[in-house]
Amino acid sequence: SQKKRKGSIARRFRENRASFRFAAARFRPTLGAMRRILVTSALPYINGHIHLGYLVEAIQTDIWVRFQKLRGHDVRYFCADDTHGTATMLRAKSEGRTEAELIAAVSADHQQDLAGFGISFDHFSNTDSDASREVCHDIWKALRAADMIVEKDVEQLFDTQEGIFLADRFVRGTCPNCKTPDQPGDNCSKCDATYTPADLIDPVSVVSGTRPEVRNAVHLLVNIEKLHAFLDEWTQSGTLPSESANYLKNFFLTEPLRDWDVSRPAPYFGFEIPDSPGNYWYVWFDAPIGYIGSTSEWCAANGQSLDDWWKNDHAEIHHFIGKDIVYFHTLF
Ligand code: B3M
Ligand code: ZN
Repeated sequence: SQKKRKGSIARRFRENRASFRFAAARFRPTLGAMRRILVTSALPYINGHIHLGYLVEAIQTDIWVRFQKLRGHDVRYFCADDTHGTATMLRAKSEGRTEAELIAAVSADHQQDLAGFGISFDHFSNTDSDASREVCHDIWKALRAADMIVEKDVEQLFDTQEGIFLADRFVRGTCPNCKTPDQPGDNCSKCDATYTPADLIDPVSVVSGTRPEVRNAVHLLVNIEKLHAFLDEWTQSGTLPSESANYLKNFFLTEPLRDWDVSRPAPYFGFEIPDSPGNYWYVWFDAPIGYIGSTSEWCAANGQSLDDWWKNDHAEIHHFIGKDIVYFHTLF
């Protein structure tokens, strides 16, 4: 009977669509000028299924998008799969397929699941697209031109059996503070101490089970301290919800900001940095750029200009995200 009821609501909506539109149109004058609104949901990772937490976010976004569309505003909703990083590389390898094959298959599942919950994007792409690569190049060029990129030797644990540098979550070991065994590479679940994987006592690579060694490699970092005043001002300007603004005080109202590490040495699944062969953009550098890449693909297919959406003072951009990724989105 659930199904029957659902069907009848959908049918009634279809039959009455004209009057729904009419109702929306009647209210429009009281709402002021038509707004141009670009909306995004956080990009789901390609290395897992869509889970309930993600659906909660996507459904809320979708409701807000539908509401704004009904009000007659000029609204588009973009998303994409977040594809880069070591996890994708390792999974593709263990499944004996290319990263592109993995992305195609999982992205199809993601889109089917999201459509099954009635979430309707104007475009859904993935961060490994040509469009996204192009935007990465442009942003990188601008960062270089503004003299914001610095090079540094960075110590990371290296899995000698797999021949890869290990991200924090691929290392476990004994907490250097409270000595609890089998803790993750970035912070202790028992005493909450934060540290780097190289500080762990008896570190073990989660990938191969072997003991990794400390190696140095050149990394490229963004000198965000140069933007400190801007970040302080912008994050507290009323642009963000007050909860996010308060949360960010912990990060930005401190002196000085640490450089943001945005590269990883080969082998890494991602975009190679054009002026630094053998180095790849870190997944969190290009993930939010995927919002622009997705918009760009939609623009190309619909005769629209990307700048009218992303560089237009009269266009609004709304990111629906979880609180744990507020920091990365602020940097973006
Ligand atoms: N894939 C992680 C997350 O959902 C990440 C979001 C990217 S948004 C640009 O928490
Ligand atoms: Zn501890």
